[in-house]
Amino acid sequence: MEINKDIVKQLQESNKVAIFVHINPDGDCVGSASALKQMLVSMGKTVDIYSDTQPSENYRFIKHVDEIKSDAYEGGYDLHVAVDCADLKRTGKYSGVFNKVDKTICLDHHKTNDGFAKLTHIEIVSSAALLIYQYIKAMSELNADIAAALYAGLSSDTGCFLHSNTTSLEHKVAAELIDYGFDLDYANRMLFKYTTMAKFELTKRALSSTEFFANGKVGIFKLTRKDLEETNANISDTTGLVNEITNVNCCEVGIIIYEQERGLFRCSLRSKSCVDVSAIADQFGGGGHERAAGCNIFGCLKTAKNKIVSACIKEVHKAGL
Ligand SMILES: [Mn+2]
Repeated sequence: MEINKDIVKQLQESNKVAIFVHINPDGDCVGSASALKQMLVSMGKTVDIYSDTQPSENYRFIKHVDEIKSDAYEGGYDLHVAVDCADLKRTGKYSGVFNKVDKTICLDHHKTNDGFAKLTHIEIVSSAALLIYQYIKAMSELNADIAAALYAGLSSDTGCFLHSNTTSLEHKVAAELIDYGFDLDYANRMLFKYTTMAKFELTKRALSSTEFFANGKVGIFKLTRKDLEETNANISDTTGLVNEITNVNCCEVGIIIYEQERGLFRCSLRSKSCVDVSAIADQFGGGGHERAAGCNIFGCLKTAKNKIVSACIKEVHKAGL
C-alpha cells in the first residue's frame, strides 16, 4: 500500500481541518476519524469531527468521540476530509458543505467510491482504519490512544476478525496496535459485547419481524419508526443486527430495512459466501463491499421491502444457489 504524497502535503499544510464520517457511524469511521484527529492535533492543527448522527455509546471509549459535532457546520476550515464515505450523500446533512472549501480529501476503502473529493485515496482493504494507519505511520507516531482508535476500526469492519475479509494482515496490524498498551479487554467489551436495554428491545423486535424467502436463502429484518421510538433506540442501534440473519445455516443474504426518515428506508445488506451485495445496493444508488453494502429506497415499507427482497432473490438465483 502506497500513500498519496499530495494527500500528505495537504494534511501537513492545513491549519483547521474538518473530518466527516458517514451517517449511522460505525466503529471504522469513528475510529478512523479519531485516529486522524489525534495525529493532526499532535501536529498543532485545530480539528473538528462532524457526524450527521451521534455515534452509539459503544464507541465512547475512543478518544475525541465525545467531542463529535452533529449540529450546524461551523466553517472556517481550510481542509475537509471524509473518511469511510463512498459518496457525498453518506455525509448526510453535511453533503452540501463538504465541497465548499478548496481542499477536500477522501480516505476510503469502498470500491464503489465515486471520487467526490478533489483528492481521493481508495484502498480496497478491510477497513478505512487500515488505510489511515499507513498515513499515521508515515507522518507521525502511534500511541496507545491512536492504537485503540485504529483497533476499533480494524476490528469493527472485520466483525472482530470473523468476516471473510480478515487476513493475516489484520491480525499482524492488530498485534502491533495492541502492543501500544491500550486496554484491549475493555475495547473488545465495548465494541462487541456492550449493549443497552434499548438496543436489546430493538433486537427483540427485529428478530420477531424476520421473514425468509427463496427457501431461507434471503432473510430480512424490518424496523419501523414506531419500533425505534417505542424502544427508545437510536438508528445506530441497528448496526450489526443484520449479521444475526446470515448466521442461519441456509441463509446467504441478510437484509435489515428501517425507516431512517419518513418515507426513506435504509437497507443494510450482508452476504455469507458468494453473492456480491454491493452490486445489489448499486441498483438502488447505494454501494459498499461484496459482503456488506447498503442503499436507500424511498416509498413505504411494503414496496421498499419488496424491491430489495426481489433484487436479492434474483442475485441469489444468478449465483446458482
Ligand atoms: Mn468501513
